[in-house]
Amino acid sequence: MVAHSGLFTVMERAARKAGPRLRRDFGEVQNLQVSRKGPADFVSVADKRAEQTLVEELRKARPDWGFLLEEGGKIEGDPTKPRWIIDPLDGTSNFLHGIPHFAISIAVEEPNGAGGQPEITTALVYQPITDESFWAEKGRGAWHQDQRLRVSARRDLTESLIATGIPFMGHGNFAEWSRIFGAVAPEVAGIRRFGSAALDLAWVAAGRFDGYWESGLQPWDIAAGILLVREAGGFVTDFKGADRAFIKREVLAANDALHSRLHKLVAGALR
Ligand code: 2AM
Ligand code: CA
Ligand code: CA
Ligand code: CA
Repeated sequence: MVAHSGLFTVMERAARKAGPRLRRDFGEVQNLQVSRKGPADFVSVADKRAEQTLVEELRKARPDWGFLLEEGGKIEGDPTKPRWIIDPLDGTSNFLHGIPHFAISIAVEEPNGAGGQPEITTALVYQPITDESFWAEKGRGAWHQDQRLRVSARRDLTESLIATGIPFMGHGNFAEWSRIFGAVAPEVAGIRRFGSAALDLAWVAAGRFDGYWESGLQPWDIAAGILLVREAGGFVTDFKGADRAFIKREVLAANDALHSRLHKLVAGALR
């Protein structure tokens, strides 16, 4: 057993409360009320209910912390305290199509991390259907359930399975994605597009995927996942290769060797 910090226990308890509700809604997805936020950008009552449950549970445990929520936006808290960055349902398109690949993503952002910048210090990606937790603490590693996570050890692109997200209407740059795809696809063993950025990153951390790239992302999609990959020994940068503490829009993630190979391909495609 690993020693879970108190914070992680709080996060997992909240996810384990919202998770069964998502599971129930998933079982009756054809009856769910769904609305559209933009072209091809759907939100269901399940997204909103899950978010509400998470906010209620986390607020009970840390009353003065703020929130950055996909559905509810910002809720101000004590600015000297951390805030929660939450995607209550990452993979809504899968969910609405009855595909059991979606997750809850919760990250803790400290206001004064390294260099005085905000920094993600605790992360949980929870998969309600399989009841799996992927979690990480800054400087203390990443785990899947009670097993230490390590990014894959593959060094050869031709053996690598790479995940991506394809820009959809209005989000991300499809022409740019196509150029990168054209450069990467012929060099690797396979490409996967599973539709949950949080799980894509968790699976890179777990060594299931050897790498991942996507653009047009939001903080709640990737805040937890980036810490998972880094704490599992992986590299996460933007497409330029800049190793920023927090990457807001685009992500290139892999182990050390594959990251530099993938980055060469991406840089070549974007030249
Ligand atoms: P969401 O399910 O929380 O909205 C996958 O490429 C990432 O893009 C997911 O994190 C997903 O988050 C987000 N996304 C938002 N709208 C999408 C859409 N219409 N199709 C695919 N992905 C979408
Ligand atoms: Ca969404
Ligand atoms: Ca998302
Ligand atoms: Ca979402």
